[in-house]
Amino acid sequence: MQVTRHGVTIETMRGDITRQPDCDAIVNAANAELRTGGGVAGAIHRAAGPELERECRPLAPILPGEAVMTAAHQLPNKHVIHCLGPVYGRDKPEAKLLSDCYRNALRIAEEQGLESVAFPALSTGAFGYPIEEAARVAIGTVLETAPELNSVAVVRFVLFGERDLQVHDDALRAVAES
Ligand code: AR6
Repeated sequence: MQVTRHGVTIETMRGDITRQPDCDAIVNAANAELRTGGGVAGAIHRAAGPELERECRPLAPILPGEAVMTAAHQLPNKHVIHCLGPVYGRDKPEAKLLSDCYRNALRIAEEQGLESVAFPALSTGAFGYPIEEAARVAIGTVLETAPELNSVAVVRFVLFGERDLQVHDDALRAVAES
């Protein structure tokens, strides 16, 4: 599904975040230490190769809501933007911290003059954020930020499962119809 607002196309698709060769940057659902891990972080570090963890080391630790950028190494993108999402029920207020992740990642992409950024559903795996709430925050934040974006023209949400895709489509549809 695609919706364009303020010149920014927001799109949702099912897929693997490490396989988005047409995006300038992909976003990592990182841990504070910016090390490899499970889920998205594991997949990104495996695909990027060990140089990514080496580049990350001096940038860590990061706090919930923060984002930092590295090269993409063996991934087919220019950059990886690493975000630490909130652990649901622990890092509060969750919605603000999750929103900060999306806003900070887009700010960095904009500063670098990137055109396209692909996000996974930050915090919705190991960090336990309910997917419906997270989708509303994620899509709401991208829409709020859209008027400030000049170089970023495509923001893609890459969802692993069919249900996660449907939830994001519903959130995007709700906004598109409002
Ligand atoms: N492509 C797209 N989405 C994916 C992929 C993939 N390859 N793999 C998983 N997902 P998570 P978090 C989905 O746990 O909740 C790590 O161990 C997944 O189904 O990766 O922010 C780190 O080291 C879920 O919907 O991120 C951190 O410690 C979403 O991506 C911690 O987990 C996010 O799941 C971060 O937890």
